[in-house]
Amino acid sequence: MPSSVLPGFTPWPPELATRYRDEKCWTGETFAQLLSTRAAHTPEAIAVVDATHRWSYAELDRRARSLATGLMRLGIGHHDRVLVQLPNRAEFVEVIFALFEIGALPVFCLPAHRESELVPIGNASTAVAMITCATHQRFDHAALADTVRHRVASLRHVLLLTDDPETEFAEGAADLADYRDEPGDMPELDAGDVAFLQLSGGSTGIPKLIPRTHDDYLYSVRRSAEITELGPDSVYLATLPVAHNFPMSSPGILGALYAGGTVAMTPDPTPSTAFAAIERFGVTITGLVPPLARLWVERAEKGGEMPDLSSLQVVQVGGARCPDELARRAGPALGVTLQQVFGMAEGLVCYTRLDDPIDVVVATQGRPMSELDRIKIVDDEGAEVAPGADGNLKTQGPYTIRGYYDNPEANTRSFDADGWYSTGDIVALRPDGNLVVKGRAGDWINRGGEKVSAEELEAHLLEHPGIRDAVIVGTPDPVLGQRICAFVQPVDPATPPTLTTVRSFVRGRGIAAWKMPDAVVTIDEFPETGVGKTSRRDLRRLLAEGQRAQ
Ligand code: OOB
Repeated sequence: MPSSVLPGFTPWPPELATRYRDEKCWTGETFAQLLSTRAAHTPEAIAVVDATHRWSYAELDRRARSLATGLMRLGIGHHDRVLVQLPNRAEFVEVIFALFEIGALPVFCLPAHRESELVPIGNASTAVAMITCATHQRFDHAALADTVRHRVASLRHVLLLTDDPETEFAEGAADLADYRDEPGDMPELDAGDVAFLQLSGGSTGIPKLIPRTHDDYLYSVRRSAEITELGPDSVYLATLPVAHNFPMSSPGILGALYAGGTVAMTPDPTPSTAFAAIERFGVTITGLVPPLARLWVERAEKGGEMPDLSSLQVVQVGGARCPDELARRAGPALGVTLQQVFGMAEGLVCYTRLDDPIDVVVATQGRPMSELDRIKIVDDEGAEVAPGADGNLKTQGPYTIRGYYDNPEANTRSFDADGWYSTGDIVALRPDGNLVVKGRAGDWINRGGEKVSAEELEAHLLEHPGIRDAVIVGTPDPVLGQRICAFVQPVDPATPPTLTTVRSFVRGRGIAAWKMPDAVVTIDEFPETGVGKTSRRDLRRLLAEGQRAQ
């Protein structure tokens, strides 16, 4: 069994690891074992469906081992990092389980990521391969992958998923289908080992990669499946980008597989497509970000000719603060139980419970899923706040990481000597144990669940030839929660950059579409922050306050 610890991974202290094992949080099961056990018990049950596939557990298990064998032939092995950029389709599950089988680590990229994100992620993870689709939503991912391969020195292979027999493969790229070999023997793995790398929401500079082990992640998946009452008849619809922690594990696709249920995939979360998928696949549960939940609720409230949603029992909303008013309407409109989910890829996930009183479901973001989760709420000096007061949320526990992958600088900022992770969230704890999320301490914007680093976007704008200085702030938005406002000081006030030119400039730099500014405001001089040395943080606060006042 390869037992070497992944360099750059911060383990839990031994006494806590022992405790988490003794308390049966960590069970020693790997993802590959989870799938093979299900395939042995219920081979015929349907594991994954999408518009064109319908795979049983036996089929999925065979496919994962088949692809794993082909990837090993290519030289991909234990601990090798592999960028996975795939949309919501059945092959996503096949690919990640193939990597799990060989102990190679998927690095979960999103379909919206572009060169500016993928190159730093590839370099920070020293990825050896990238698996993506040739095209998706008319975007040429094959060309993007080729660019990434040329700019990430460690990247040797690009494997493309394609439905088009005419696809041409650039040098270094190949058809994923050519690596579906006759399944061979799989290596034995250690469940305490890192299984994959997730990406942190709002990162800048060196991306923050989140190492999750089989043991810790499967525990969070199991608890999530219990809390959401999943069983063999459950059908989870992945409609948010499935590489994200929420649709992956809260309970997400892995929760559905853990429970022996079915994963249904759709790449389009809008009501027209997703409602049809619910009817077609008999979906029982799904997770949404608040702006999507609003679209669904409004469509359902409008009534008229609509697919049958009666199979749907639970709709989860998370990723960003759900307005109370929306939370109140959602259950009745969709005929479901609403569940709020407040979580982070670093670990801690809180849920309202399915039998909670409506007041809790509407007004809180729930409580931690594990008895062994520890939380504390502190002021800016680190002292615990009075009960019920707002403060910074810190956490540690059996599925919260102790450090980012190979990033000592970020670790110094986010983890203290006792292993507490600073979430960056401002919360209040109610006497009933539920948390209410009040906002963020850090400089990133939560645009309807998508996280945008102000600093990262400012760095792009500063490259614009017509911009002398730029400050990005989040401004309140009734639908998205926050939108992105760029304050810019033009080089030439007579010809200030416009929203259109700024957006097309930023797009040209190859960044994810969700990071595009929603508004550009030109100002001649940035206001004084009154703290001597200009602090961008203070400047952001001043501009945000000014914007709110308007
Ligand atoms: C989820 O994970 P990330 O890593 O993309 O983002 C985490 C951050 C949290 O620190 C918080 O600022 C925000 O997203 N957030 C929420 C929230 N859920 C997440 N803010 C307010 N209300 C909520 N319900 O977004 C994520 C991971 C697992 C499950 C659900 C969401």
